[in-house]
Amino acid sequence: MTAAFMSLTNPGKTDISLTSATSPVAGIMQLHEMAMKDGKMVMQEKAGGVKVPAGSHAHLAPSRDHVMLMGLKQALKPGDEVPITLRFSDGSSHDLTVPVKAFTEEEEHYQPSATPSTTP
Ligand SMILES: [Cu+2]
Repeated sequence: MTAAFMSLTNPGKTDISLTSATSPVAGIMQLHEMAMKDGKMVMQEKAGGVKVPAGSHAHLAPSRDHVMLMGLKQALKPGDEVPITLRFSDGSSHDLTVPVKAFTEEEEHYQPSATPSTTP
């Protein structure tokens, strides 16, 4: 599985939403959220996109909202850089390049855990 994480800042005075993302390396990209289903965390498409409140930010992070890359057209390896275009509800778009990292914590995010996770 390949997911992209980032922080989005909205310096404006109106709420906007991240509504879609595209990348030349992925056939399909979806905005996902984590939801509890039958005691397990599962990913599902986030209806309405990822809201970025006015004057605040949204964090896309492991076990939270994220951008899912599917139908990869090439193998991604750590050190690669992936261009991504984000589109927002106000019609704006933003190009960024994200570095590829190996993600080894994946499994635990699909298990219920009694210990609060710490964020660095
Ligand atoms: Cu996902």
